[in-house]
Amino acid sequence: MSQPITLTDEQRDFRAVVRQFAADKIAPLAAETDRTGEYCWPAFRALQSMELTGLSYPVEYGGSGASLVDQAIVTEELAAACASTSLMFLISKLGMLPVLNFGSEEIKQRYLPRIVSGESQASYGLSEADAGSDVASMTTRAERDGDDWIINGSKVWITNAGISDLYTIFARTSADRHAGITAFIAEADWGVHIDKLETKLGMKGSPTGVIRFEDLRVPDSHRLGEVGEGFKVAMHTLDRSRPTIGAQAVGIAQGALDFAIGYMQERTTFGRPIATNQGLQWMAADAAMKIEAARNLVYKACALADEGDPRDELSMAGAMAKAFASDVAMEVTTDCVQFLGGYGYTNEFPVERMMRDAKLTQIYEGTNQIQRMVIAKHLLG
Ligand code: COS
Repeated sequence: MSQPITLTDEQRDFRAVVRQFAADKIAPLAAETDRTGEYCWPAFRALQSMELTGLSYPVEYGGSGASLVDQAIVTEELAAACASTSLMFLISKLGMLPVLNFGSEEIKQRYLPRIVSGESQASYGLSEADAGSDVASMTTRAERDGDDWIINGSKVWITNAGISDLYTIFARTSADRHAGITAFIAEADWGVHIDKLETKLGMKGSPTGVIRFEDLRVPDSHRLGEVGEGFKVAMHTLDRSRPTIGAQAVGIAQGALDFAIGYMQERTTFGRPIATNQGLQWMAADAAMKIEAARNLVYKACALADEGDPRDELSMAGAMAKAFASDVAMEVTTDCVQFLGGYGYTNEFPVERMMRDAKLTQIYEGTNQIQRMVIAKHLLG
């Protein structure tokens, strides 16, 4: 594996700016967003006004050309304030990675500037009701019709469904399990129907839905990669996105621990702050250790992606970062609820929201059991 990475002074300064922005503009909206379960447009507009929607896109499409490490820094700071907002920051990048890495120049010119400005948002249409972990079992199909493809089928667990106007869609173009899948990019108003929005445990400010295509006509120019290359496009994309889910998990955990530490220093029982209890001190120390270890795995995986993955390590490093960080987030946020006692269990304090939000990071972009399969495959073949 590559060397551990240290942030540059510029990255530390950037982190401080984003931390202040998140505290001022995002954190105040978090509780209400969680309570109403509505997409928080003021938070999205704030990201836009800070030019964060274009952060990690190449300068030739109007973006800032920032690295994946930079993207992780922003994700962590946003997630510490509001996990749903960090997801609205991440989701279009997931949807656009296949365009960036496999789209034609014409397609990049057409869509990336819209994403950078925040005029458009994108979703990732991979999972199906019977093909979640087992991607290659998908049944959504695309059939060639002259210069177009006609897509029929449905996708589930689609983050940002109904908000996004662009959808990356993976569809079966032949019966070959892996080599029979092809990727496309489609615009919502060509016929992407929203069938259902889920009611979820957490991450409530980010809509998750079922989308359906009935004879959705997509020009061949909107194919991403070669015919039959879609499974690899999907995996290549997830390899470059999972580290940022790790960053989100680190942010949620850090946000909860920071809040709990403040609380423990204020809250007195038996005539002294509860922070003076060694039992709680050791739990807090364990939490801080685990968060730091997770953060380092995340930075390392992001740095590998930025280097272009020269030694074919990213798949495993990304899986490690995502699984470890999200397990840490679940553990730490659960402990933070415990630190606050009964108050931690109420929505007057943010830690119960963070605990509910953390749960999703163990599930999406591949369950942590799938991440362990990916790691084991790299270890054992
Ligand atoms: N990058 C490029 N190619 C990859 C790859 C990767 N990360 N992982 C696998 N491949 C290739 C393999 O090399 C193999 O290629 P050949 O057929 O040329 O040999 C092909 O893809 C099939 O690989 P494999 O046999 O490992 O595929 P499986 O069907 O066993 O699936 C897992 C592997 C389980 C890892 C995959 O389906 C997966 O990641 N599932 C979870 C999906 C997920 O994260 N869903 C969340 C949706 S987005 S919110």
